[in-house]
Amino acid sequence: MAINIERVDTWIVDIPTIRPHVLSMTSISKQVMMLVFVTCSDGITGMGEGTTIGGLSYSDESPEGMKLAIDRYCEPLLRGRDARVPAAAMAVVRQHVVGNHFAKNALETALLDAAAKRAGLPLSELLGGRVRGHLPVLWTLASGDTNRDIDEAEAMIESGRHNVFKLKIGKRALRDDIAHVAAIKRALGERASLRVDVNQAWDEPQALRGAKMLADAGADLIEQPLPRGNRAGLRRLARRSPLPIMADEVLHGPVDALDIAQIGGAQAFSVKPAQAGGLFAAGQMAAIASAAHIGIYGGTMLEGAIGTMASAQLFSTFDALEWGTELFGPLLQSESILATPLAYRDFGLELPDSPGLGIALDMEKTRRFRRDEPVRTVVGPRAKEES
Ligand code: MUC
Ligand code: MG
Repeated sequence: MAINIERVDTWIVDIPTIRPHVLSMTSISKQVMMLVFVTCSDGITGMGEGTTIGGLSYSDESPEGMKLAIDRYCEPLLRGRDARVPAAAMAVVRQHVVGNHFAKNALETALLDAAAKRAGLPLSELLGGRVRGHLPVLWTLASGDTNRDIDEAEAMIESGRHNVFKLKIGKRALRDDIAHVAAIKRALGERASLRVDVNQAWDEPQALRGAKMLADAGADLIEQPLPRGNRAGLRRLARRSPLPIMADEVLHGPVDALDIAQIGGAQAFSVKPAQAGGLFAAGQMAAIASAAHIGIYGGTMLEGAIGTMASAQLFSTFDALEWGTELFGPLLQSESILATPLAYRDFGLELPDSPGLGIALDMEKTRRFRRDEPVRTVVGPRAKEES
């Protein structure tokens, strides 16, 4: 019996964060998620998520843009297609839709969630099978205040939730950023490991100086110090830095991963399904990293529970995960929209055994956070009149 894709629905959901989250390029106080629901003719619905950081501040897709891309362009391509073959459905989307990696990842996740539910298997089984049921998860200290960050880290260590921390730097002067890192390392000592994410904010001379100072301050790793366009700089820095360099924003899928591996531009990759354009593309990046002896890190776009669990299902299949994961996105949100919240314990995340993503939404709660207003596309003088 044929099983078809009957409809694709997209929702925008806004959830406040537990505190302001300060990055080099923006500060956020809410997370905006684009949720996608793929309903199949056998009654099974798969879920996916596309979430960005600060609208268009971090990446070239916004949740509103993803909704538009899926509603207007992807849904007509998918409706009526065989729901049992996600790879074939996604091949059609890729043939007609250029770029739009976050939207494609959300769709692929929903198709795979539905397929795994139909098979009665956890999604990880469709991706090759789990080699671990518990993923180490770090926490990002990014309140913008050193003492608040120290208190936050102390509470995390005490409660057994996290003992690896990533510090967001690059917004302040180099000297101030290093003082911030050094103060946190002094306070936490050997009880915690610290790394930094500069989110592209430095130029090459600053990065070289910063790398030396961060090594002295006791940090372990530097994530994406240079703008993503400066690949030659990344290569030079990866050779000269006393600390390993992790590539993040420069990696928009397997082609970038191969290039950075070939030029020796990083010692570690942050693997993000959304940035890669899907779970399979992210898996290919991990394969390239392994082949090139580059360490793997399970990255996040600060997704909520759906995106986080999709990434977790994939990362659980990775043989090597040298730098752990940062799948803490749902913990940054002030409310869970799940019927049963994710299980964070023992400095990590437990993977559920139930079919598909292994999670269920509390639909009433999700509806409460749903934003219903239409996407406005008015620009120029009329925009003024309408505001
Ligand atoms: C990034 O650049 O890695 C991950 C953690 C966090 O706070 O921001 C994200 C994005
Ligand atoms: Mg990063």
